[in-house]
Amino acid sequence: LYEWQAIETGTGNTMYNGQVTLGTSGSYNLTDTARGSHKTYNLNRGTSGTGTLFSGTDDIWGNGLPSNLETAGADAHYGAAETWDYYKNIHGRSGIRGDGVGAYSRVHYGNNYVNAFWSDSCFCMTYGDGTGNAKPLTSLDVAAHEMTHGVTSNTAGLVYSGESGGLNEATSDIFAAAVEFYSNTAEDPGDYLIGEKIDINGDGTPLRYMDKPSKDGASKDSWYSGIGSVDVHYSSGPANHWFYLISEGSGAKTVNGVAYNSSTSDGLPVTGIGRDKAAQIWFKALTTKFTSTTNYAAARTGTLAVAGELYGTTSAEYTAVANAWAGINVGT
Ligand code: ASN
Ligand code: ZN
Ligand code: CA
Repeated sequence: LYEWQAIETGTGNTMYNGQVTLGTSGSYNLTDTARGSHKTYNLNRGTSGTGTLFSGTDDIWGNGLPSNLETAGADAHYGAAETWDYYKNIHGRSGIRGDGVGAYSRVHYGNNYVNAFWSDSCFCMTYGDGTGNAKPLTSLDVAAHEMTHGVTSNTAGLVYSGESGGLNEATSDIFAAAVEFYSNTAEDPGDYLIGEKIDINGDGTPLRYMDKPSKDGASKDSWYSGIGSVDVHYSSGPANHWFYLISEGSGAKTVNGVAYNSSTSDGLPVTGIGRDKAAQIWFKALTTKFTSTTNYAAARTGTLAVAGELYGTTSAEYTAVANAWAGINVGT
């Protein structure tokens, strides 16, 4: 009548998250049947096609070192699984399109390639091996960032330029942080930093800081007229800052051992409502209010509407949404 398929799991020895459980299939390959049959492929330094599906004679993947080609595969496969679980368990969304269908990951893209990207055309995410092919861009926050580009593309569809492009980038950073806090492994506890594990700057500093985006030397802390002309990875700054402020509040604070200090453009304090409520508000705005042309002003209106629907317009949550936007110079 039907073929019964067991939910199979193997062991991943990752570079960034220690030893983890991976969804696997057959005997043996990286196909996660519990998560839309998401697959992970080895491009083996190529730059096109799918390369080969990670396969092996045992169900143990990688050894924690980048020289073992399975290691980056294990990290990417884990990142996709955690991001899938986050969207499913926290927001009730089954997969990137909400239809239960998995995407796929490709690792070992190119030679010394220091980037990762989502592509709508392949419905897949791709990871380079980083400088010296020694720092694969497969950390959990990067995986969640790239997978979230797929979610944004299939929901609000925020155009990837101008202010909507900055909001698109910020959406990927916001859920990158949320997924990291959700997963919260000892090796990679949740933080409001993006890319702290991949050493893209070569000096141990992260790629982006959500409490004070300008710490990276290029991102903007607050909205200003004309922010739409800067690179989307820098015009994301104010929205990342908004997310930090509404989650944790203004001022100095240490979370999971990381010290933050966030100030507002209007000098007024913001009282945080916690990252779970903040992420819920952003997700609902992304999926029910934002459109392809949403700009900062419209993101404020959309999130206020959502906060009103969820908590009421006289709630502390509604006030926090308004104060956090005021704190990045939107709607004042
Ligand atoms: N890693 C970059 C990103 O996801 C790639 C790009 O610029 N699209 O934003
Ligand atoms: Zn991005
Ligand atoms: Ca991080």
